[in-house]
Amino acid sequence: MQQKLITIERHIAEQQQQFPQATGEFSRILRDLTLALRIIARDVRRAGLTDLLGSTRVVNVHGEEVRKLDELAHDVIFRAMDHGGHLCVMASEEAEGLIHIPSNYRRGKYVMVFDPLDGSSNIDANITIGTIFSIYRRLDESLDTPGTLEDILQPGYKQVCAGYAVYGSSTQLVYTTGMGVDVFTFDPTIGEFLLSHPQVRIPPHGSIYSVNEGSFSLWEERLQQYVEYLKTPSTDGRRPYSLRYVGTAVADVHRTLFYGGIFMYPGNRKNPEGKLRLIYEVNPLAKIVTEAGGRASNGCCDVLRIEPTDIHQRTPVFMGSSEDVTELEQFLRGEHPTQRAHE
Ligand code: AHM
Ligand code: MG
Repeated sequence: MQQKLITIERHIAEQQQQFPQATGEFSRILRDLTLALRIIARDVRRAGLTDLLGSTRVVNVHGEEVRKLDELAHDVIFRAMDHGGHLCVMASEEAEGLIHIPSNYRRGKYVMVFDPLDGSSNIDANITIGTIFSIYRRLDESLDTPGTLEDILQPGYKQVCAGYAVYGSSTQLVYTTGMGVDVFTFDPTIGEFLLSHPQVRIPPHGSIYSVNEGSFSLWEERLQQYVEYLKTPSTDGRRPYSLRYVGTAVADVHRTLFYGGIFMYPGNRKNPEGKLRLIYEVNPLAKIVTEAGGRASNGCCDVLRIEPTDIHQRTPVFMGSSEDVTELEQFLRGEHPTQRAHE
């Protein structure tokens, strides 16, 4: 039997009906955001034809060159979200400080953080890129003053919504509001996101690992042992694992969501905190993976429990199938049976 046809607007409205006290404010945020994502998807698809590839020659707060599409995606999201009256403050990978709501617009009780274009280094080669977002309630919902840094620096478990768009062979939008993870596929002929994969569950274990293994020599020994273990054939046929690494976190996590396994961006001797940013990259992806039945750890603890201290702080991250992440943690503690055998 074919699945029912459900647009994202309809899905959001139906979810809202489950909360009789809901004002509809949150649904309108998602509606505004999906407009921004449709525009970014369109521009990504045509970037090679419209002088949208390449660098702006500006260096951002992370010391990285801003690509034209990074800037465009940041602006589109701001312009879609600043005037809705639902947000009180935003933060983005492409802005150093808080992004305030212009004073001529009403402010609301929600906070949004985003990475407008994830996987920037892949843009010019037409490799999958994405947009990541996350929404929180402001700390004191009775206020109508501008949102503050404290409103942004909330731990990931407080996200009321998290998601991403992946601009791959098709554009998909994945999001959760704490009621499972739903995947929508964009149909460009009708301009709509349609529910294509309701209530996705990540397999409890996988057979793929995903990491920039070029940094192997800079990793701590226990992580090296884990990756060597994944590559060593086992008698039960579960190993060796396959290696897949796109270098766009959204794409690597998206594959992990469907196929299982583990995605890692660890710390190393040069960058002890790794590369990925906690607030607008790791936490939204971690929320999706966790809601789908997987796990997201910084090596010892649940990343969603980290209390942030800076908008752009980084964290090591290991996320994916729960059994794989648990086994990795065992290795990092030096407690895996194969490590003990070698002591
Ligand atoms: P970006 O937000 O500037 O694109 O950087 C983040 C990206 C992630 O998508 C990806 O996981 C990582 O950088 C890849 O880094 P590396 O090239 O070090 O493997
Ligand atoms: Mg990014």
